Amino acid sequence: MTKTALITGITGQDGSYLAEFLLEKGYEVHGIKRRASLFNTQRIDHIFEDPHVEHARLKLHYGDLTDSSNLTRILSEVRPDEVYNLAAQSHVAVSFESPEYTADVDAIGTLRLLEAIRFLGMEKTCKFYQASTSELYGLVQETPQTETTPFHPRSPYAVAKLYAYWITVNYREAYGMYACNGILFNHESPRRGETFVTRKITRGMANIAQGLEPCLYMGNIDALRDWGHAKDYVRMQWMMLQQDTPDDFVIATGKQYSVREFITWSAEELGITLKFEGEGIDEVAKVEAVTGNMAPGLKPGDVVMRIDPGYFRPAEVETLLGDPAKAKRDLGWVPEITAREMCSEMVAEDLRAAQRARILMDHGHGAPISREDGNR
Ligand code: NDP
Ligand code: GDR
Repeated sequence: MTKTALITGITGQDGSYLAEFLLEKGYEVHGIKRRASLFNTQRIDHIFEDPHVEHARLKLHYGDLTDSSNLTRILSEVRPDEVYNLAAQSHVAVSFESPEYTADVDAIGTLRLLEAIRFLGMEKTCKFYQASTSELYGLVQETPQTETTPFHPRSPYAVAKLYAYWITVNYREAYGMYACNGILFNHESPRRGETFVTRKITRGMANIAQGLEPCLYMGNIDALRDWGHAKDYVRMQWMMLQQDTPDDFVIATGKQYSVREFITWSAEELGITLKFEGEGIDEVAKVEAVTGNMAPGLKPGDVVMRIDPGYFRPAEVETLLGDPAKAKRDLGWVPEITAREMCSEMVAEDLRAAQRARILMDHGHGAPISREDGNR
């Protein structure tokens, strides 16, 4: 029998990969999208099915995690077998600027969904996945982090996600719901939002190589992260809901790199060798050598990265490293794509976009790259 899934956050990075994955598995997939003044479905346009076509298996509903009546109505119409709660104000730095909204969506939004499932009497038939995060560990208490490492959240985002984590556990314990937390470490892809650090770097370096931007301005490049590929991680989200009993799992690669290393890799992918000079807020990255023809806009000595303290966070998470042993042992999950391979894929996609933008600019078509500075 065809299974039905409801994905909140289907227009985001993970939502788009998960929707693809579930459609391939034969699911009917429903997604909640927000009303926006411009189209916001770019990540799922390739799998969109015209609703006028009979038996379309991808269906979108307008909605918002801040609106209980809307969530209840969608759930009662769709009656899903599985709910994947991926929607969130997901930017840590932005959560310091919009803490109350972040709490409303990320914490209370999760409660609204769980409560709607219960209110509709679906708590025994509908499985629930919560997008929990390594940000819960924040000021880390032990390394590597496992399912039993104590939490110490360091941002309004992480505190909101802490509530969401525990309310998911609570609905499992109180009402016998099949509800799971995936404690996912950072995962990226060419579909990553442009203001998260990896994508900011791959897009920025590709633009600099093509002479579209002069320099990348970064925050704390000493930060250490355990970066995986979103494709590997959505597979695990589904696996978590296919077990006999619900449980919480850390999803990570078990390998850690610095933001500085990710900048170095991205440059290398473009044939650029970098040299980091100076310390603290005076640190810069200069071009040492350029090989190949991917960076015609650059020459040795050019400064391509500077530090802008405006990107420092009021409280930083300096280091994260996950131990995915439980996911491997209980579910047989292992990540297939390394951080370096992912970086290569991201740079290749961003270089293609930059080359297209360069051609348009050379033919007098304005400045086709968007450079907003809201990426705290
Ligand atoms: P994205 O930021 O790419 O996507 C977030 C999604 O949530 C988008 O579809 C967005 O809609 C939607 N959304 C935001 N606010 C609301 C709202 N009020 N109501 C309904 N929908 C809303 O995030 P990712 O795909 O990277 O992450 C998915 C989830 O996993 C998030 O909850 C995130 O916090 C969590 N997570 C992510 C990790 C990562 O490294 N990627 C690691 C650990 C956890 P729109 O497109 O309109 O903006
Ligand atoms: P993070 O991801 O905060 O870990 O949250 P992000 O890519 O934003 O930052 C990673 C690290 O890089 C440092 N950094 C910068 N970050 C950004 N965005 N821009 C910069 O210019 C910059 N310079 C340095 C940050 O300070 C940080 O240490 C992501 C989100 O997807 C969350 O939703 C998710 O829960 C966690 O990953 C796990």
